[in-house]
Amino acid sequence: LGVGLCSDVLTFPPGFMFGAATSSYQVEGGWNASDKSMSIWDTFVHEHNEIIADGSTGDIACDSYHLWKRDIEMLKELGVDFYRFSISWTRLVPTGHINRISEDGKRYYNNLIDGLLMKGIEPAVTIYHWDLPQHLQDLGGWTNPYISDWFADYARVVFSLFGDRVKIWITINEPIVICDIGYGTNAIAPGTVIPDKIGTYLCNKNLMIAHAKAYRIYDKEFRPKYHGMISIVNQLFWFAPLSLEDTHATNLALQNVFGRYTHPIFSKEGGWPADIERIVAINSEKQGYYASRLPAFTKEEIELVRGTFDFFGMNHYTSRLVRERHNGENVIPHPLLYDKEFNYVFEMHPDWKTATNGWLALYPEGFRYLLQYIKKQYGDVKILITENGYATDTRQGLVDDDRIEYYRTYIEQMLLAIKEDGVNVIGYTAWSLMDNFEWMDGYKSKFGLYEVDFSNPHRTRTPRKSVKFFADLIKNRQLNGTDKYKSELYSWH
Ligand code: GBH
Repeated sequence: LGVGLCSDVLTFPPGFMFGAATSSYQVEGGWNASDKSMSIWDTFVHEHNEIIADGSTGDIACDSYHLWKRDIEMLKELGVDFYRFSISWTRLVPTGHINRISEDGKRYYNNLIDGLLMKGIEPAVTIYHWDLPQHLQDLGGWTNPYISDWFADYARVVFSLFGDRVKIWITINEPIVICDIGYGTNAIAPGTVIPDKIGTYLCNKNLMIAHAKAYRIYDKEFRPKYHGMISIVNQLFWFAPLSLEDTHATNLALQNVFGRYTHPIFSKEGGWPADIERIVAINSEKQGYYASRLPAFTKEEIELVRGTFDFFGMNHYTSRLVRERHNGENVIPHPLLYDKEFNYVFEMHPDWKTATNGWLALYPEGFRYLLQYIKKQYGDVKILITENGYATDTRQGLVDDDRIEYYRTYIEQMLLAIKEDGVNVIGYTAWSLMDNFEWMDGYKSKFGLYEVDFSNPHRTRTPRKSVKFFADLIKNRQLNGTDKYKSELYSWH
């Protein structure tokens, strides 16, 4: 694929936007500053420290709570068009309910937003990136149907405070991680394992409604005066069948991992993906449940959720091969390894190199297939890539050739999807602006364009070689000089 590209193929379309991303819990620190309350991540790292690879917490993280001015300088150095960050619910709305807004939280996000705009950088704001108020988790969190109102109220506060200056909105980051991992495994907060996916499916439905209510509020009350765009961000690994016999398993995997969170919003008919709805209903009946564990949508709810997007937000990192589980084969169920409900197993191709964090296998072509798939499923929707990036570990310092090679090859595939396949990608976001608290990997996985020294009380940030790569890419608006950035570590062709 890399052979014979003419130079125009490598030029970005006019108006294409570049950004870099972080999220509140991963960078802010200031976990108990002022009147901020506990989020489920504050609780999780303090009570289940053993789950975090290096026993660390996000108590201080990158200390962006104090160092946001430096963050803006870095974004300026990169030359990005926008900065994607998230708002900490517990910093802005400490009780979780909107009876009280924090002055400190308001001040912090106003400073950040105004600081960005002063440098000509657009804020792209995620309203929820996994740090639920502990108060709300104590009431069942995403499994309590009232969450959709709590979230919608919080979203309205955010729109009214910042909507005059923020034009790109993301309601919720990666529902699959929130519901399937958060309420199905103990790997991430809240780490409540509820058998038979009862919690996962309740969360799935409530989250769809929560997103939809926030979207409708923006659409009705704020869009007329502020003219922004708003959507949800989903995460998808590309799935390819291991063999020809595995196309059915692959299709189920796509519907389960992706469709359960996209079909209700982006499809013409709305509601759950049909195969998923049918299979869970059959399984539930066999297990003696009186109704499907996947809660049904009413007609009104289908209409409420359907069409609540202005673009398709997508995070993409890696790919998997899918196969059916062999008869009698013993595999441990895990949302990203084996699904008992649908009887498929994920594998990695033996030729794929992986990053040191283990799960991030390199298969850039998967990015292009995925973009083609979205177009096939949901038509000519605008796609905003809200995360893509690569992890190194502590041994790799500032000369991050393998990260550059990841970015170069993945961006090349994205450009092919745009130019050759006519996929409507409007922007691309690098994850991450800087090293940060990488959830259960603690500070061991380093996704940053900027290195952060976590042993230094000043959390010094230093540009890696990839900063130069990105700054050039953004300035030139084309993927050129590839030889200069060619790494000896990997070759695809
Ligand atoms: C994104 O999640 C997040 O939005 C972001 O906060 C995070 O820092 C970034 O990616 C990098 O990880 O069970 O072996 O598959 C990406 C999706 C889902 C990838 C959970 C890692 C756990 C490892 N993630 N998965 S595994």
